[in-house]
Amino acid sequence: MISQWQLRAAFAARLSDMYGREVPAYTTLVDVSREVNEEALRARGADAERLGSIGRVTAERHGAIRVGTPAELRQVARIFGALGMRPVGFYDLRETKGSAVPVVSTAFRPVDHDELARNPFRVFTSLLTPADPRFFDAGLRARLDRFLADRELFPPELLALADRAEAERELPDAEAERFLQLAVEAFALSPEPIDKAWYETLERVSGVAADIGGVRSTHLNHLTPRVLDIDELYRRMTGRGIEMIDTIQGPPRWKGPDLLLRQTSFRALAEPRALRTPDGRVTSGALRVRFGEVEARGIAVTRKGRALYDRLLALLDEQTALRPGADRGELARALWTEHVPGSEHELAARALAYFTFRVAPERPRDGGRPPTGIADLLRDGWIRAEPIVYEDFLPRSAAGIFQSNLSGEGSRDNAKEGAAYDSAWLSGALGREVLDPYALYARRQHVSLAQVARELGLGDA
Ligand code: OOG
Ligand code: NI
Repeated sequence: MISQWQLRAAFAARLSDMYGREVPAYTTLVDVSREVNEEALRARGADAERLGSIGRVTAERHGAIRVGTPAELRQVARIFGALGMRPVGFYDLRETKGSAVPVVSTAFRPVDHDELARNPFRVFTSLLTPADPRFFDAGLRARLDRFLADRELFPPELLALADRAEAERELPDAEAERFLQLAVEAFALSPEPIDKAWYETLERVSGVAADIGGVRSTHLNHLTPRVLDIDELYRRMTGRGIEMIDTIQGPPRWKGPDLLLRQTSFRALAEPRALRTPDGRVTSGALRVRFGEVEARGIAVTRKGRALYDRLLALLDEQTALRPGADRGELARALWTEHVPGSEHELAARALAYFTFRVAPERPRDGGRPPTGIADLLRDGWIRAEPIVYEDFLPRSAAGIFQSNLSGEGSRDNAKEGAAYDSAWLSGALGREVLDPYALYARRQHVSLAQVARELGLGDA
């Protein structure tokens, strides 16, 4: 029998093999990531593993896919459900600053700590929003709906095996093998010729709309390894002649703790594709749809921590607009140094980030009563805090990542009112609850605090 987590780990590994065969620069990215991780481990020892064991980090990947309809999204949810992955978080990429992409998204991932530790594979999954009139007029929407209704992304055999794996939480060896084969195939690039005129019609609205609704299949559009020192990785990739986008997105490099998520990518490379022209001929063209990305993960922040991050980002935008010549990284570093606590201890005490707490073995044992608040318990050495790693995504960075395979700007009619989509709508479309990432982190922190309170004989800490 193959358990869910083994299926998940095998799926991530096979997807990685497939992507490496098809997108060679990805292999370079994985090689350089491994190199950088091994060096970080040698240089920093146990400290390098505070946010995940080296085993976890080396195998860690996230992918991204895009689908066209709620029905397709529900099928995706069944496939990932088989792998023990649930929808977490709602991202509206239509509204993000600096880009206009007609999708809303969630991420499928394991949610329990033990499952994350075994294999944290996650897939950022986007759903096209044809009902948003800023992007699609009624005629185009109707054509799109017809085109999407007529395609089949996942064979029934794959979905049946997925349902069985989800219900039984494992599959016999032969079925597991078949499931993995079909699942990897479903996310490979299809050789089927693309209707050139239709693809270009959608491309005028958005390259993402064309990538989703202009073809009769879906495909993985990037796969992302995790690295312990993303600045070093960026230098080495550039040194190997791979042209990266010009920044690392997310928080700046600074002297305080790593928070949230930092990501960078290389632009999609042109890949040969068969195109069908209006007169029925099949010609060979080239499309840029698959790219590579790498990320470094930091500590998960609370809503209060996230509000601070968003405020600093807004301030940074203002400052860079006022001083076009200035180095954005330097400005960001200065802002962070001024506003963000520089130690884990202080982040925990001010409830800006999530930690698990445990009673310190070397706590005072002079018979005195422990204080009651987290800040005092930490200060007086009664408890220790271990950071909880951020397992999710950042909409602003995601919007930047989408740009990695877009050539044109696309178009959006801002005079019109956008269609409303939110987390509840997405839950309805999925037929499964989209989980709140903050609630997941908070629960883990809370469970550890309850344990501390019991051990120290406190009421509720
Ligand atoms: C997804 C982009 C989002 C990330 O790491 O933020 C993403 C896409 O391009 O479909 O993967
Ligand atoms: Ni990504």
